[in-house]
Amino acid sequence: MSDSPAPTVKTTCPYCGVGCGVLATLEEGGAVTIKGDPDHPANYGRLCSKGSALGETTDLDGRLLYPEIVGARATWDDALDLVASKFAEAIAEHGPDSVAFYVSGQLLTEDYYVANKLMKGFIGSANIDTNSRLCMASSVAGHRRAFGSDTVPGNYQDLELADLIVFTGSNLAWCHPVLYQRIAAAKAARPEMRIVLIDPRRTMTADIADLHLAIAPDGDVSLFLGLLAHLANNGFVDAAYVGAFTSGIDQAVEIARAPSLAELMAQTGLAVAELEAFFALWAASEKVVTVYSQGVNQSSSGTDKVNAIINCHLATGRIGRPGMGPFSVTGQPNAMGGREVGGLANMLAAHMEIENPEHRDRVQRFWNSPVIANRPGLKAVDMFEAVGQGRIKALWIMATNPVDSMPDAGAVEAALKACPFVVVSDIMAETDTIRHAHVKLPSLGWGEKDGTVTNSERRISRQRAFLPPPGEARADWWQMSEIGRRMGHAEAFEYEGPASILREYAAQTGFENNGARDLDIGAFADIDDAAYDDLAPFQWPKPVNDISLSPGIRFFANGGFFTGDGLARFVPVAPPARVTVDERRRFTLNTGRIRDHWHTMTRTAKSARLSAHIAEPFAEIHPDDASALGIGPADLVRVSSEGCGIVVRALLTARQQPGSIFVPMHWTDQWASSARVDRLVAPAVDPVSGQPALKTSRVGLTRFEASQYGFIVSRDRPALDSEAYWAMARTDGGWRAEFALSEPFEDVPAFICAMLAIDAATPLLSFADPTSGVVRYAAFDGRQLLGAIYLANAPVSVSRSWAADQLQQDFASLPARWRIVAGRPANDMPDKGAIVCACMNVGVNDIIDAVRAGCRSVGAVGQATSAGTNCGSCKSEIKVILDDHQILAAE
Ligand SMILES: Nc1nc2c(c(=O)[nH]1)N[C@H]1C(S)=C(S)[C@@H](COP(=O)(O)OP(=O)(O)OC[C@H]3O[C@@H](n4cnc5c(=O)[nH]c(N)nc54)[C@H](O)[C@@H]3O)O[C@H]1N2
Ligand SMILES: Nc1nc2c(c(=O)[nH]1)N[C@H]1C(S)=C(S)[C@@H](COP(=O)(O)OP(=O)(O)OC[C@H]3O[C@@H](n4cnc5c(=O)[nH]c(N)nc54)[C@H](O)[C@@H]3O)O[C@H]1N2
Ligand code: SF4
Ligand SMILES: [Mo]
Repeated sequence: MSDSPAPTVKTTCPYCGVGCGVLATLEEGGAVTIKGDPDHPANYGRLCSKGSALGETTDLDGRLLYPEIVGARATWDDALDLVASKFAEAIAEHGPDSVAFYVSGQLLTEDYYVANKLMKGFIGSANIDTNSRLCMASSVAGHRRAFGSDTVPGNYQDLELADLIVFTGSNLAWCHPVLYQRIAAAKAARPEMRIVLIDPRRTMTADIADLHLAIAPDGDVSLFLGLLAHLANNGFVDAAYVGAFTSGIDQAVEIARAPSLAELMAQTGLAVAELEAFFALWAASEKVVTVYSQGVNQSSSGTDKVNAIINCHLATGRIGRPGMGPFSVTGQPNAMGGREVGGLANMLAAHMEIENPEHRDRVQRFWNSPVIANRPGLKAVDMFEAVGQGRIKALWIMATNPVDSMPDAGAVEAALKACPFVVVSDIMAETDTIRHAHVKLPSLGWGEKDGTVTNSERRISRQRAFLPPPGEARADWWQMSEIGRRMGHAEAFEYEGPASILREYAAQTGFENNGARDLDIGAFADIDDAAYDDLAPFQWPKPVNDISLSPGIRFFANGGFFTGDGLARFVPVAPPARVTVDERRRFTLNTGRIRDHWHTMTRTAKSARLSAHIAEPFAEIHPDDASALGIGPADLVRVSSEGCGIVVRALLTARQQPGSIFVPMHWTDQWASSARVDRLVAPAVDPVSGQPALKTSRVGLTRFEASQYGFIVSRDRPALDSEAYWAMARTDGGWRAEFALSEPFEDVPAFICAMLAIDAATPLLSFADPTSGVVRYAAFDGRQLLGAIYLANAPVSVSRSWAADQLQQDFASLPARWRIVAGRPANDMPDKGAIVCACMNVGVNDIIDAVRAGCRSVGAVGQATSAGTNCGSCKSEIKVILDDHQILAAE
């Protein structure tokens, strides 16, 4: 063993668009150590729970390591030849629009660049779309309508400099935790800073908010129209800015003035006092940033919401100056990079426009390509519809899992089953999407791949490899280039590595630009391989001859819009039409994210720590709705639409508004019996951006009748698949699962042996109480617990975290074993309760104890229990527990 420490590699987190710098070290023995990079300007050393747990997700468990053709291992040559020939055949027979790529904001810029170049410049179709259609398309469309370009004007620093931050449709505390912590720290240092949260739900982001507006679903356009009218009526319009740099204010204001106060109240669901407080605060705060995300974008009025917000910033000239501006925070690590290289079906490359003949000519000359797509391709929802109709003969899906994440997911799955040729590039061998692939291509994952990503503030950072490539996995850019070469374009796809791709892309952004386009990183067109390896994070633009690293580049303080005449456009938006409520589907289905899981869980579910926060799919239901429907706490519920339903746990909470339920998007068929919420989501889209409305489908809700409920902890994955309901999660030393049965099992021991995959002769410790229906069994292997099962006629009440912990304990004595079936900890082993702090493994009961013992602040709870002292992502939850229990403690 060598004495020198393992080298530490500077890289970037692969999850959200905050784009935190990470220091990763591959230790001897294979463990990966992760720390925040103190020098990275996005996070200055901080990481959230997901970033901190990255080291638990890089193992090779479940990875796809070799190419496969129809389920059989194949060589790369055979797989690539087949893909190239199938695509070429389809193009020859049915034309270039008969093939499509569906890619992802989790690709690196270099991967994305090559995919877009191949489709638009060499295949000659624009049928390349991306999961960013589900994520950022309305922001892109709104930016382009107002600014003439897809430009995010501000910086993260603005969030610290603002006097007022308005979050609308953003749960920053859980979805961009490090940015949220930066804001929380700024507010702690400057308590006069004000924060408003606009969200139908009272999310954890409300923790730092001075005002929470529980807006009616899709009430945002009306709210910002009301604000614009208020600004215009009360002398807050910056006439100098508006006169010099914008056009169209009169019409926008006229439309904004149309709704009466009563109409505004009806459309927003807010009281007069709430509206007035919000308008007055916004008007009075020169330094205001409006942060928005999926509650804005994923809506049938998404683009209008974006423009309604931008209109208010333009009217007041509060844009592009320190501490002010509209701020669309991006979801995925490279949502921005994908937009830059033209990953959307309606964009070209390097922020050039497909409808613009000059732009098309310029891109084609730059690529020296035989063709160039001359009209927009199919957007995600239309693309899968075309697949379903048989119009797409060959489809390549890369780094996204549409069978789980697209609306009308059942139809997407059926479309893939029917598609003549499906290629999927993924890192995992089993996903709900890859199971339908004819060709599976193993990709390099985070820590193995090399390239660049752009975060929400236009900052480009390197992701660097620190792990060896596993099996025969290869980079996504390499796979795409190989197909380009095999389709006869060897010269255009002759890349030595990601550095050579970045050089070409950088040159393209600067090509015949001279300030005409916002996106320009021409300064890096000649970067050599060594400088690329060392590239420090930088913000665009960086035109040729400008490589100064000036802090805080902003756009539009002095106009300079990319609209042709240089003026920003006010977009005259009107409130969306009201939906009529069908009584059978009387609930609004709101969907989104939880703190510790990432999308379809292919990576975060590997981590026991991240799985402990919320271990089961759920529906947040207002207690009044629940009691009207006879739904009790922890019951199971069926959420349904058009004959299709999912089964999840009921989570009754007044943080939810009546008439609406919230279901997370994360659980797939890999982790639960029936929780793919996108099967229920209607494929309605925003008419301008084509982004699906993922937050307002209509659903019915009923209690799910189960005759028996169960909970299991086991060393091996329990064999649960035919049960009426099940949901599985990793835990240290094994697995934990919830389940429910429609018919109680007659032969319980046989059922348990089958579930734990143990010999029927294995002795079982058991306990049964016929009156309550409680039955418990445990099996041991020497001094280790093999598995324990808890069954009851009602939702099982045993401490999950305590039971899961038992897989790690040593059971030398019989009394200790009996406690497993007694279902409770020994007196000297307190029950932590549900895990709140994933990093330090602190449960809700530990925190309540600390509050009862006198802790009066999040900091004091941290000192007593160490909760919240590592990444801090759980601080808002600690605050809620503090607030709830402080009164009790005082009694
Ligand atoms: N932990 C975690 N973090 C993530 C991700 C993850 O999977 N897990 N994914 C990343 C990605 S790709 C994205 S796009 C971002 C998304 O980040 P966010 O947009 O913050 O997350 P969501 O939970 O999708 O939705 C935000 C909020 O919109 C609210 N909302 C619903 N309807 C409306 C409405 O009509 N008006 C308003 N004002 N609000 C509404 C919802 O109640 C929800 O709280 O998160 C990124 N970060
Ligand atoms: N109902 C509802 N649906 C939603 C949303 C919502 O709020 N509500 N949000 C939408 C949004 S904003 C988004 S961004 C999408 C996200 O949805 P998806 O993109 O479908 O979700 P992920 O789980 O991130 O899928 C990434 C896939 O790529 C694989 N992968 C990881 N790294 C690599 C790599 O380096 N190369 C390759 N080739 N593969 C890799 C992973 O294993 C995984 O299968 O979901 C959308 N769907
Ligand atoms: S906030 Fe968390 S998930 Fe997002 S980039 Fe930073 S560490 Fe990663
Ligand atoms: Mo996203």
